[in-house]
Amino acid sequence: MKKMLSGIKPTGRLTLGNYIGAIRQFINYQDDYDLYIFIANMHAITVAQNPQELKRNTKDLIALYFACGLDPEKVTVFLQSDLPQHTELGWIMTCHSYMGELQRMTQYKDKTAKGETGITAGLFTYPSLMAADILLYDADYVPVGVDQKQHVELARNLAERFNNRYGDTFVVPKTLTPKVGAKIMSLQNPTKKMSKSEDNPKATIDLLDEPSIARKKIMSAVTDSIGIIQYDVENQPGIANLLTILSSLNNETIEHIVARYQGKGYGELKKEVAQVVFDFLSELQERYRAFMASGQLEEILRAGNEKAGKIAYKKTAKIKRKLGLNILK
Ligand code: ATP
Ligand code: LTN
Repeated sequence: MKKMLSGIKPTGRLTLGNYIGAIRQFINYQDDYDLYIFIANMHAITVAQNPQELKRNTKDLIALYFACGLDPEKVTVFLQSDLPQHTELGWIMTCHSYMGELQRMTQYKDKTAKGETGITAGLFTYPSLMAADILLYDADYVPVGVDQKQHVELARNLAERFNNRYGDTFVVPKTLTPKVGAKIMSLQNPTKKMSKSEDNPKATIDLLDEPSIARKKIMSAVTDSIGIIQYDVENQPGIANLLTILSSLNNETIEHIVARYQGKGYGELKKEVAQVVFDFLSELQERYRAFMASGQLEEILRAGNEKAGKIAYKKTAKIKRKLGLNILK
């Protein structure tokens, strides 16, 4: 069975973008791949976090993985900070990454271009840690939203560089992005990605939003004055975003939806999207509450940490041998 790995940072409440771009892929692949999903909390601390909130977000993220449909029998779920091999290989990867390479990473570039202050060295080197996360497990595939593609590319380059220098060590991973929904946009500024660390609550649908509030957010989503329902990202990004959300949650092609809406207005489309989101969140939150109440979280995490930890330990020992870092037999 081919291996697949992905992670999400517990930096806030998960959004519909995280679900459609990433988690939905995990669920679809869990039957056919040896799937490893982790909570990237060492990535979360690249920006300042409140410790209590970080803990709560971590637990919520685990519960939401299962509420969204991950099956604990099929998937290995683990916590990055519980496995020190991630940061250990992260350092090794940092030492094999070039400054120029990291300077080209959009997240860092965007923040510096905006003149943000307080950018940590961790935020600069975090793509090297992400490469370590992936390469530790010899993942063949990495399902992510489109914004993460560049980081997986770096992991591929580092794997090849390492293999060339020290002999075959790592599998070179491939990115998997969904055909529809690889980038869900902000409801208030549809040319910008919907993001969980966004300040304006009206711009994102949080998976734990009160469903009636989520309904209102969809109803007040920014659209345009063209008045025709068609999929035109360039000129009608708001409508394109609503069509993408509906298509993803309903498993209906965008063409089919557009055909259904011939001659109809934006209000009707919004109403349907709002209802679909309302129903989706209501069911999801019921499963979330049931999972939280079941007390399974610790047990599942312990088992996941143990399984992933064994792989990570063995792989790190091999890498250290290759680098000449261990001398004891
Ligand atoms: P932050 O705002 O803290 O950077 P984020 O919302 O961008 O967080 P991440 O933890 O960076 O979320 O991403 C988790 C996964 O969800 C990644 O695979 C990412 O590509 C995907 N993802 C995030 N936002 C979107 C979006 N708007 N549309 C599609 N996929 C998304
Ligand atoms: N950087 C990613 C989260 C992440 C990840 C990974 C995703 C960390 N390590 C390994 C896939 C594989 C993010 O910000 N979404």
